[in-house]
Amino acid sequence: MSNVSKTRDRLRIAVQKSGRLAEVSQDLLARCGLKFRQSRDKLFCFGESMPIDLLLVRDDDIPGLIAQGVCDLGIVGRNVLAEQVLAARANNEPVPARELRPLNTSRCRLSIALPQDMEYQAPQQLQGLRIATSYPALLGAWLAEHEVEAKIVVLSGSVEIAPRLGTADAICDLVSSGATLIANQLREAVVILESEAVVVGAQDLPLDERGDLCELLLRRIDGVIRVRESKLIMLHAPRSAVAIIQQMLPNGQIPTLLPIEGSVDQVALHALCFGAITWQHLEDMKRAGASQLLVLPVEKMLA
Ligand code: PRT
Ligand code: ZN
Repeated sequence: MSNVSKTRDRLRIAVQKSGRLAEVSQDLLARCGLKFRQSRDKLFCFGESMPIDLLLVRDDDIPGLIAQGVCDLGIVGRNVLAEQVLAARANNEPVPARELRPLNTSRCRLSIALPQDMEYQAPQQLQGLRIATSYPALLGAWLAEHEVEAKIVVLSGSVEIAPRLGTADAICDLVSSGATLIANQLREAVVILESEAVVVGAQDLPLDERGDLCELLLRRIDGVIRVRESKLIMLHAPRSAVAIIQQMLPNGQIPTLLPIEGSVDQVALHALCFGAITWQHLEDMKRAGASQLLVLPVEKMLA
């Protein structure tokens, strides 16, 4: 770690060492053109292509490392950031970090779940229950907002088994597919936070070259996300249907129209779209006269 403290002219990003966000974070930074050499202790990645290094840590430590100025940016679940921001506010401490970019990946939700045989109708039903969670600040704020008095049982892991063990009546935990809830005979009742991986940073970006590097990196991240969410659609259509098909393109740019050799009426249409193209979109376009529909991922883009 000694070389960490000597390199504060370099930008430092805190990412999860191992876990659900580890690969997502490193993959995003690699797509931004960053190359790293990992230290032998696997705590630090030295940036070889730019003066940007990584600190590999537990996700829960990321907002605090930013608050202390040890790192300039971090990648963490909104759930972790939101919990720590609320906890800091409750203790009259400064907010540790703020969300700079949603990354539209590692999506999950923080939800209250009840035993399968309890039908959820309204927040008041939770009155007097014991709810197990690792997110006491977020749960506490939701309960207060809905004027429900419940006992929050704080657990650091395996929250989903608390009702079976009899230590809680309900839980408040992260859900993605819902399989864990089902396996524990629980049913998702209400979502209290929609989460995804986010880039976090200090309230103010550093004023030196690190601030410029932050901005450059955030711009590259925007580009990477834009490419990831864009698709090229190609199809054939009668000239008369082009206008209506164009309106069906989700967030589509102005399409390129190309003549088709040997056809007077049909044209080929290529368009870049910045939204998901669903089967429903394709079926609607087909009904409007389109054929030969192809949707392709985009690898790089330079407008
Ligand atoms: O060791 P470290 O502290 O760094 O990691 P961690 O164990 O605290 O976190 P990790 O790696 O499990 O998750 C990191 C982040 O991934 C979380 O903070 C969320 O932002 C995000 N994420 C996305 C999830 C899930 N999906 C998820 N499904 N985090 C946890 N889960 C767990 C959930 O707690 C439950 O146990 O998966 C189970 C539910 O999954 P389903 O698919 O069965 O519903
Ligand atoms: Zn954690």
